[in-house]
Amino acid sequence: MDRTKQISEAIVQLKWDEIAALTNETLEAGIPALEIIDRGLVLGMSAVGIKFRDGEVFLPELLLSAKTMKTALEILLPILSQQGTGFIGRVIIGTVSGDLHDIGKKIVTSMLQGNGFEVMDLGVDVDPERFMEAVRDNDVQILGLSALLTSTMPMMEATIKALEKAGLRQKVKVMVGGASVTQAYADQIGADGYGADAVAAVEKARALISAQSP
Ligand code: B1M
Repeated sequence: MDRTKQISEAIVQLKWDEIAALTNETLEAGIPALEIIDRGLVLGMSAVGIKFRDGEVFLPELLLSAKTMKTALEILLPILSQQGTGFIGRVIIGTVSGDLHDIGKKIVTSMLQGNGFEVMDLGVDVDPERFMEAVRDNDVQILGLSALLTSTMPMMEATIKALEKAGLRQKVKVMVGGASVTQAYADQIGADGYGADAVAAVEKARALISAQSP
């Protein structure tokens, strides 16, 4: 079986105790970390998400699949974050209020770090006030907001409004992303950028910084 397919199957079959060895073997076979994530882990996690939506698996399985994915990411994310390019800019990132999903945000963070960005990760369930304070108190160019639930996406707009209210909207470019977020939604809430995945997020962050440079 194709090695990335084996990784994806390991997520679906919840092989949390085998995933570390499998990930190391796949790296040793010369498959790049990002390919293992995109063609292995993310595909497996999407399949679990569909099974959950369709009532074929339940919360315990969802938690175990996340644990399996996180175990593999502990090996892979340090590789992504060490690609080493010159300093480009500073980013504050977090998952919005009410939302505990952080796997995708961590991948985006590592990719940004590996591509010249210093990233301050505020974690999950971050309310608009906390984002606003972090922007106010730090020298940053980009604020990144992640949301996976349709019910928490409105907190992105609430955060942008909090920045406006505090007179800080011009200080940072706001980039949004997460499974349910789209470019149309980003435009609707007045965000400056949208990233469909971690690679797109890095490209958008670079473009936002270039647009800011005199
Ligand atoms: Co949740 N969950 N979950 N879950 N979960 C989803 C999102 C869901 C779509 C599953 C489904 O029903 N098919 C569904 C949401 C439905 C909806 O809102 N429309 C759902 C639900 C309902 C829930 C709960 C409500 C379940 C419950 O309790 N009954 C609950 C909510 C908890 C909460 O947040 N308050 C819940 C809980 C959980 C777990 C804790 C068990 C676990 C999360 C563990 C963790 O993150 N620490 C979990 C998981 C694992 C998922 C799925 C299966 C996978 C998410 C994931 O990690 N994907 C998910 C189904 C799915 O998305 N297909 C699902 C892999 C990751 C690499 O992709 O996060 O999309 P993603 O990130 C990508 C891009 O989106 C983008 O780049 C990343 C890398 O490519 N990106 C950005 C992300 N952030 C970005 C920011 C950017 C730019 C790009 O700029 C700043």
